[in-house]
Amino acid sequence: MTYFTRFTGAAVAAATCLTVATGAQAMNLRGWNIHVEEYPVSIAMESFVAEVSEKTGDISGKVYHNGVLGSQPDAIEQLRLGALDFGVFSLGPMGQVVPETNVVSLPFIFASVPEMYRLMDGEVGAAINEGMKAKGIVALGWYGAGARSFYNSVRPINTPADVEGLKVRVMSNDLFVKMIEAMDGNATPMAFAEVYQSLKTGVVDGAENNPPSYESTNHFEVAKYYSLSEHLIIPECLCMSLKTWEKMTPEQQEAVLAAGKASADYQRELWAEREAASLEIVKAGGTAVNTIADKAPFQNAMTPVYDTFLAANPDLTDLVNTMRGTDGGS
Ligand code: BDP
Repeated sequence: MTYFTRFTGAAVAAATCLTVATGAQAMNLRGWNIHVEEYPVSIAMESFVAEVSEKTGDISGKVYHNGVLGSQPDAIEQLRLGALDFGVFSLGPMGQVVPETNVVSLPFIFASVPEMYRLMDGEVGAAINEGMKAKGIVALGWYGAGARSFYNSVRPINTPADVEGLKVRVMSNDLFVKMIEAMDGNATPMAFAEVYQSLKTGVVDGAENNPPSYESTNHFEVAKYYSLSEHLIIPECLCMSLKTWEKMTPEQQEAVLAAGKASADYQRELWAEREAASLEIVKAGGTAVNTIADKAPFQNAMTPVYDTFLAANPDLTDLVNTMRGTDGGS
């Protein structure tokens, strides 16, 4: 170590102490999570909180699992207001608040999950992050949620015509209503917590989700046909309220960002394991899982969804084209 680096090191340490002494406040953060405790998202959120408190010393937090702090659309509003400090949100319902996030809710927009990660870790994620910040939300890391597929209690789905006439629950976002209507199904936006009972009582015939959510909610017990359409690959966001973020010192922000990134890496690993395990569980539970050999008819059926979306959001055309033009680097 030279004298110079030793000297600047000491100066930086002194400056940091000063900031901590004058600017940093101790904080106890409230975190929203919709999932059960042993879900990949939940485990990664706990690791985020542990790392933040270890690295900062003065920030602690608690994750409220199982959606006890409210439905997802409500929680997004609470986050913006600062009533919640952080949470993991699907970018699906986020679209009603942050228009830029809607690009990931376009059916079949990502060629694959690895492609989604690549784009979210690059320019697409950066553009979405900017849109979120303008609405009071800071993205700390992009989590994975695999691909969503249809399940229902009536019949296996192999072609778009099989969706015709089915009552399908969707997440709260007009895009998903249009997606089901494009196949002549009846879409019902509904809170996640209500889906099990609605499937059981026949209020809806089916829904769509990734294997871990289909399994962890026990939806597979009441909707036995799971058809791997993989029509939506929607990333999730470990997000912080901008209001909370702005109360932090630059040092605290840096620690929080690093912990967010680390928790995203961890969540992606956990996700891959859980996805395989969930598929095994639902099969053992009697679900009829079918793959769909030719997805082109589903993709073609989505043309009106894209047309309507781009007509209403011409400023997002470039972003959509970047995503569509990307095919895994080949
Ligand atoms: C799950 C997402 C969760 C959504 C849920 C849903 O992780 O954020 O609320 O789907 O369908 O996959 O509502």
